[in-house]
Amino acid sequence: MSNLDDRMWATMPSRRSFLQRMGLGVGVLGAGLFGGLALPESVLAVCEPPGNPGTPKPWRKDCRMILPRRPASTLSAAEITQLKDAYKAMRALDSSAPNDPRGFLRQANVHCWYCGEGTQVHFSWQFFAWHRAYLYFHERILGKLIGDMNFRLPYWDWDTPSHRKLPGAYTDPNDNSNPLWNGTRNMDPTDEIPEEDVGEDVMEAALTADTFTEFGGTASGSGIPEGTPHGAVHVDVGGDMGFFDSAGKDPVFYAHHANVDKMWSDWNKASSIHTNPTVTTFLNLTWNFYDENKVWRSIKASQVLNHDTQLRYTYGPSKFLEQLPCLLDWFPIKTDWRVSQTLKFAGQTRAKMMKVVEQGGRARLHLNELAVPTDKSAVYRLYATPEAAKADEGPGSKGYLGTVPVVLNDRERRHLSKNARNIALRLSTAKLDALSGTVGPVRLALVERGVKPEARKVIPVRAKDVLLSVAEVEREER
Ligand SMILES: [Cu+2]
Repeated sequence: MSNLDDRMWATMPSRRSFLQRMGLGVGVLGAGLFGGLALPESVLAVCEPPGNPGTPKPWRKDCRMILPRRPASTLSAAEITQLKDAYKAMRALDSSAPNDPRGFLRQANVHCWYCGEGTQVHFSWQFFAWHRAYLYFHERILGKLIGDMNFRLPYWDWDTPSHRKLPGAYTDPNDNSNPLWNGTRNMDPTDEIPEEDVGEDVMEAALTADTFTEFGGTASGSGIPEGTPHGAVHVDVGGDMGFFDSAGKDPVFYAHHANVDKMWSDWNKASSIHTNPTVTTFLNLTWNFYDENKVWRSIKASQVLNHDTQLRYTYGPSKFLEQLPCLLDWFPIKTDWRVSQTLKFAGQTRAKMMKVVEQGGRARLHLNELAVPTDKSAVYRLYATPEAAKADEGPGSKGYLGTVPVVLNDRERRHLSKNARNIALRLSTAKLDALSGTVGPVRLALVERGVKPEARKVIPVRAKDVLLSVAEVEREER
């Protein structure tokens, strides 16, 4: 066991002081702590791949023009009409040709059968690449159905503060005369995704991740943004969106995931070190989809890594790319800290970390292999102490650190993955302050958001690693 101490700072290069990563482990969780419910196989049947499509034809290349996907709330009236016409045509196939794989319910079920017990594209490095491929074929089908292959999906840019309501096209009119409407949503047209789920702290914690492992996950664990913001928005919209097996039945799913896809694109653009995995086990990940001509196609992860040239769409500039300061690389200094037992976050270490943040640098709290209750789709809040969790006074209150969403597979309350959840939260000076003076075992705690005080259950955090990391800002020599 090794506590944090000030010696680590002495090991840092003086001019280019890199990130320090300070770890403290709290022991590995016993598996099955929050077990799912067993269900009969028949429940799975609705999610199985359709029929017997045979051997897929490899996807080769796309010859469409390279065109931008645009924010859903900035579409013109004509573009909204086109979007609605496309989904109307897709929904029409559900009744006119129920076996047409381009129909809306068949499309929705693609997500369902890729998130079951056999194949699971969530909680791993498949997450970003698979969803990009899924949206790609979905977009082409919508284009084909309206006879316009220049059609591009819109994205719901919930990271823009003024765009946190469901995009207008999806709620106006807010009834089944609108092909973009879904009657199961918990969100009303006037509700907004909370800042704590999609705000600047959340976006920065993800977009400044310095490795794909942190950003996009590994073969057996999730990256940072798959939880918050991605999962949080699923829970916030609620209804079908709140479960993997039904999420694709809400048209806003595709706009939500286009923004998640944009995050991957922005992350790649943000730094020359933000590179995708190059190992063949990742590059050769292969999935099958029906294309716009009902041809069963296979596509590999290596074929979706460059959306501009390979998949023929772009995203506009990101305010985060412009606003993010030139952060130095984050990298571990002494990895054995990861398995130490306690956190000592005080004294000079704390003072120096505070200084980094005050000068524009960044600090993050990482929870690797975090265990969460899996008995409901919900958003939990993370607090520095059980007392703060019990009080649950929300963002800005003492001890508040951020949100942790849980999206279950289905309404039968199943969670069909044993993979790890890895999260990271940006720490402001106030949040660092809340952790200050911590000496001894981690006391972080979760509490479900929106539960009345008398019903609140405080859940002690269990994770394989609890780490702090810091990145200073690059300064030019003057
Ligand atoms: Cu999703």
